[in-house]
Amino acid sequence: MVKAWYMDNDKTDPRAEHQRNPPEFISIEELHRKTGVELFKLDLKTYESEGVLEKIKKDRGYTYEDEITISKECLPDYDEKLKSFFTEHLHADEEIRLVTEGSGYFDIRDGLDEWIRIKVTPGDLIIIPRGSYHRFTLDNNNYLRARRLYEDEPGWLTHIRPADDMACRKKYVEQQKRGF
Ligand code: KMT
Ligand code: NI
Repeated sequence: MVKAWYMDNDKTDPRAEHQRNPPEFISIEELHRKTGVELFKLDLKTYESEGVLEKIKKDRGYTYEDEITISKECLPDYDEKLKSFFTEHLHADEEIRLVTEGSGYFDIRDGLDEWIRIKVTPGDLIIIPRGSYHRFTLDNNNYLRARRLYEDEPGWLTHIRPADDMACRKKYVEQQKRGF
């Protein structure tokens, strides 16, 4: 079960959990209603032989993919990349990640601009909607490996907040008001 919670306002060490006191967890259904995030749990032992990912790719039109390993040893420009992952941003395309090893946090804003933190672990397929302000950090394990899916070749640009005039942002804000 993916865990998601509202973050505290402590700006130190992004890789800590940043639970509120007392903790304010939110369910996956509520997370979807508030942010449009979609989550699937895949069994990493069987998903390839059973064609689970292939079906999702086909159904949703994801035609391209690559893989990222986020660790100091494997990722070129590690510090710089992590800094940009953690800078609040949006994309005009969905951000789709299947975590295969390690763990980390995706943070996304709710409609009142509060941060919700989503912990991802192996088998989690997360879809961050186009136009949503979000960011990513490793946790204290300092390691994550993921398959990245795209609707097309990753022509895939990051727009740092503010990007409120973009069409995808305006559409997202409307959907968020309606509860997706
Ligand atoms: C991005 O573009 O922000 C990312 O790819 C985050 C890391 S992938 C788990
Ligand atoms: Ni992103």
